[in-house]
Amino acid sequence: MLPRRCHPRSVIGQALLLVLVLGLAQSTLAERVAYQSSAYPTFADWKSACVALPANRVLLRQAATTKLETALPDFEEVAKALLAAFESFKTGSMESAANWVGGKPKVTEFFNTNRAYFLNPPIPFQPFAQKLQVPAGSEVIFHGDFHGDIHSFIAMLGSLNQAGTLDGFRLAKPNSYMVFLGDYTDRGNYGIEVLYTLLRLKLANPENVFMARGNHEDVQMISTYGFLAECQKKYATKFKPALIGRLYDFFPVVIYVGSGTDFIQCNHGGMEPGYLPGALLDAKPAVAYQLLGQVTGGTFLAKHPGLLQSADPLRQSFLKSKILDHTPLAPMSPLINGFMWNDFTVFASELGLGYMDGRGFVYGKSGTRIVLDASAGAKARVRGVFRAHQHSSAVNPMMRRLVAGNGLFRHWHEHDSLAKADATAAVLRGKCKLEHSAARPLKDGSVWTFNVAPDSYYGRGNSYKFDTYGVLTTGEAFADWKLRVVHQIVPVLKPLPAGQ
Ligand SMILES: [Mn+2]
Repeated sequence: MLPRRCHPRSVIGQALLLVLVLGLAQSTLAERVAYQSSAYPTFADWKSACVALPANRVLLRQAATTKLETALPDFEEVAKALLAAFESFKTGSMESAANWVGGKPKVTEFFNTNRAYFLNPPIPFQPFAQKLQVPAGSEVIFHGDFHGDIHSFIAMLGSLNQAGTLDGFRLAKPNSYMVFLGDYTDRGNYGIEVLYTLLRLKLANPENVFMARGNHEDVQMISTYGFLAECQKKYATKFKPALIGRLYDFFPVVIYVGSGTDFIQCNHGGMEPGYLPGALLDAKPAVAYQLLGQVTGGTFLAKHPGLLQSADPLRQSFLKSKILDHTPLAPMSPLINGFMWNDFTVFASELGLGYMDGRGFVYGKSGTRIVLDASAGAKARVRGVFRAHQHSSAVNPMMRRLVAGNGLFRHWHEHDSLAKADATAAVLRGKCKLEHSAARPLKDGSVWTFNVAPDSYYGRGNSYKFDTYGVLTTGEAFADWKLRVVHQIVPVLKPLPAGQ
């Protein structure tokens, strides 16, 4: 379930937010700690600690009051990695003003980890976009939502260690990268283990590993959907929630991954016509950043009337009232950020633009094309979208396709249709020609959704036990790019009976 309104202010959420504020008042975030891998457990030790944990699916059958097991019994271990990550963000590629299109944000605000937009006195909320331009022949690895599933994450890293891509936490091959597509915590019991693993990857490979900001990378969401509660159960008064809330502000809401002049928009949710990346993509540095600043959705609609015209005529005035120029104050305020939320239609015949209460805008094939075309720079082109944000615990047309497609779905398949919405995997793979093999063609203008990790309600509700990641190999021309899909059964789930 997603919040029905933009600001889900449950009683629990309010109480946890209060703790969050008090938590910061009692501690300082200013401590500067540089990363030294010898001060942290090795990947082998970390893997052993994690695989010993019971599966989320087993915990789902137990009472909510059961004490949570953790591979990180001491919060100081997490805090050490968090502070080292802050230091890495402050001294890495974000430090150089030359890497910021339109100006580097203020050191006294954006880079001041003693302050936050959610604390008093507040600093501005400053979401940003990133470009990651890699050489032709590079490998970029992608994964969708983890939602606290550490077993899938460890299985993925184990497989990459076996393949020689990783050596422990360190990327071993030149020109290899990892991009995570958001929603790391909430709804599963190992959010802190997942976040810590991400930090270790980031610290070992500061300019090759990047995390996009999903809709759950938000203090409001984690105070409502389980992650803060998980940490309070595990650490009680030792927990410093503001450290985690502040980390998210260093995650870009969108990462344009590309080679030469071709890019893929990589983000958690959907399209955000209020930000156009042309200047960022044309900028000289291979890794560059740009603050979203004022989000100009209203201006976009006026300039590109085709977007509104692609919607149901009866809904156009309503849609127009929801896409406005505004300055973001928080991820969901005054309007939701379209990169962090928003969705895409499943079938090519659906409208170019729609709206679902509590989920935001739903982009169809024609609406997406309009925004992708407007995202071009003088030379740069945005060829498609890699995203995640799927977590239905019940079988629906989207989850059917994600499971039948081995964890990666290309929207608007040519031989699929609304009439086949509830078709079986056999029909989807046969008659509907749903792509499900390891090698996937990269078609211009397409949107690909990565599945949510399986040790979860979603895996149980949709009867799958495999996790999926994608490996994109870039080439000189976009036509030479290759996308390989790796899916594997997660060991901890193997012995569970079907439907568990
Ligand atoms: Mn999501």
